[in-house]
Amino acid sequence: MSDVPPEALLVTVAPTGAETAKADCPQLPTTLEELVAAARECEAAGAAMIHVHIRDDEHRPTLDQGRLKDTVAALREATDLVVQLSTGGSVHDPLDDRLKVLDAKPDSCSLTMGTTNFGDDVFSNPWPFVCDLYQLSQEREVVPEFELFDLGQVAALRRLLDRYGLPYGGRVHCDFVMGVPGGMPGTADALVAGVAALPPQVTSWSATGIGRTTLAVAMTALAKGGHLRVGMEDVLTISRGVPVESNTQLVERAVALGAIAQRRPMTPAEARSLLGLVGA
Ligand code: KMH
Ligand code: ZN
Repeated sequence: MSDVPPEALLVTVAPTGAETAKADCPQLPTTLEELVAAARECEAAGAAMIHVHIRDDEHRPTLDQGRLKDTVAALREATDLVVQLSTGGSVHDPLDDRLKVLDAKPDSCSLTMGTTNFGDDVFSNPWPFVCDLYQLSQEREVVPEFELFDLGQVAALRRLLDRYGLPYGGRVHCDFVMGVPGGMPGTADALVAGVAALPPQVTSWSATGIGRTTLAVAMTALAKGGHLRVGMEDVLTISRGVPVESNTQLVERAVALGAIAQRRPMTPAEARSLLGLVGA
């Protein structure tokens, strides 16, 4: 059992993603310096974990090994945040490159539980790949966060845990990513159904709603006792037609929503305990 009290709220920041172009959103942190600065500010505002996608010198998504390792090192040096690398990458990344993300030795990695239509693209996560990535995370002692884009993926999580056992660290944390065109809608009803279907091994969960679904999902997650993921990977407007200024602004809003629900931001040390990271 984790000794993290129920009022502690895990706020994960997903500052960059792979979908938004720097040219369309200059405030998106795409260089290592910008990412580290955003991470520090978000930690000060109440984030305890960072979900990381990196970019190349032209600000394009990349899974370059050297850059991934440098990014993990720089974030560890500058912050206490739990560092989670995306293994989802962009819809164009080959599955082999996505497996190699674990070579960068992050604390945590995202692990999506199935293939999803993703706008006009396909975010490919065939079952054998999911199983390979999960077993690799167990071997490499990286704590996975199971990303759930659809209700069927909740059932796939149950199947995975029943077949391969618990993750490294013994805790099961998942994240509902809602409102992707092709995935489950970002509605209260869909989140309530998803939470009801979670397998018994799950010890904690968070949720994020893409775009205009962000507030409905965040408020429902708080009402159901869950945790929050926020960030410019998921939403680029703070209200209708008003661009987000920074990731910090989104973390501050999550913390303010949490306060209304009588939750206070979890520290990174508490997040390590919640997630079963050794040495919390
Ligand atoms: N960029 C999306 C195609 C993850 O990070 O694991 C996938 C994604 C999920 O963002
Ligand atoms: Zn991501």
